[in-house]
Amino acid sequence: MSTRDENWLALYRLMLVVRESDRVIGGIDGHWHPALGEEAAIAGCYHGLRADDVVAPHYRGMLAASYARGADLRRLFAGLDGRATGHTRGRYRSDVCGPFEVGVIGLYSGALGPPIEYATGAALAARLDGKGAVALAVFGDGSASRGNFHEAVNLGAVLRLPVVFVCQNNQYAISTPAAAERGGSIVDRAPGYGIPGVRVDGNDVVAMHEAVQAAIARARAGGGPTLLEAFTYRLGGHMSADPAPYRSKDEVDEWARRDPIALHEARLAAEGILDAQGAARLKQEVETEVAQAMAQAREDPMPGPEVLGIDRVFAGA
Ligand SMILES: Cc1ncc(C[n+]2csc(CCOP(=O)(O)OP(=O)(O)O)c2C)c(N)n1
Repeated sequence: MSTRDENWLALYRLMLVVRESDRVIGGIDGHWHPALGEEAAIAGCYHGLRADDVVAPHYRGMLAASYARGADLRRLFAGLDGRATGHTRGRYRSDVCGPFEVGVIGLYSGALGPPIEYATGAALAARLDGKGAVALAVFGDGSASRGNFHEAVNLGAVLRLPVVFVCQNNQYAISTPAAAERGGSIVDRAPGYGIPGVRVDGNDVVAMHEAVQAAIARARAGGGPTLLEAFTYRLGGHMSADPAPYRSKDEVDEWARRDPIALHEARLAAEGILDAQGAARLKQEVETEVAQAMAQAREDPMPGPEVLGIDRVFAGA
C-alpha cells in the first residue's frame, strides 16, 4: 500500500475514533464537548506529527490529539471519570488535560487562550533545543478573540518560531455566532503579523492534513509560523446536553450534507482504497476498541487522598 493510501486510511480511522468516543462519552457525560462534524479538522492536525513535536490542542479534539500521539484510550477515559489511572490522577478533567508524556499541553485552568501562548513557548524551547521539533497550537474561533492570540502569534512571527497556529473555526462560541463574536475574518489577520494565512476546508481531512503538514514543514525548515483557518461546523451542541436551539435546522442540515467522515469514505471508495465492507469492518473495530477502553476505565480505582499532595506536604516534617 502506498504511503498516501496508508495516511488516508489512518486519517479515516482517527476520525472514527473521535466520533465514536464522542458518542460514548456524550451518552454518559452531559458536560462533554463533542466534535461532531469537526473530525476532519481534528484528525488532519494530529496525524503524522513527529514524536518530539508538541501540541496545545483545542479542548474539542484534545482526547483525539492525545490518542493520535500514542496515549492509551483507557487512561484518557479513566481521567474523564476522575479515576486514579487518569493522567491527572483524578484531580482535573482530563478531557482538557492531555498527557505531557506524548507532547500534549492541556488546558489546565480551563481558560481559553493561554494554550496558544504555551505553544509559542514550546516553539521557543524547540528552537533552543535545536532538534527541529515544531509546536502546533489549535484553538476555537471564539478563543481567537482573546488577547492571548495576538501575543502568541506576534511573538511567534517576530522570532520566526517553529509554530503553526490552527483555528478550528466551527462558527460558534457556545451560542454566539461568528458575526457577533469578532470583526473580520481570522485568516485575514495573518498579513498583519507578516506571516502566511491559509483558509482550509475543515471538512476535508486530506486538505486539512496536507495544509498542516505543509505549514509544519515550513516551520521546521526555519520559515516561521503559519496561521491556518480550518473552516468547519459543529453539528452537535456545545456540550452533549446542549440541544443548540440558537441555530436553524436548515443550517445544520446543510452542513450535515458535508459530513467529513462520509466525504472521506466516498473518496476512499472512489480511489479503490476501502470499499463499503472494509469501512463497516473498520467501524466495528473502532466501536469495540472504544467500548473495551471505556469498560476497563470504569473498573479502574478512584484516587485516594494522596492525590491532594498531602503526602508531599508532610514528607519533610
Ligand atoms: C477565557 C475564557 N472565557 C470564557 C470561557 C467559557 N467558555 C468555555 S467554551 C467557550 C466557547 C469557546 O468557543 P470556541 O473557542 O469557538 O470553541 P468551540 O467551543 O466553538 O469549539 C467559552 C466562551 C473560558 N473557558 N475561558
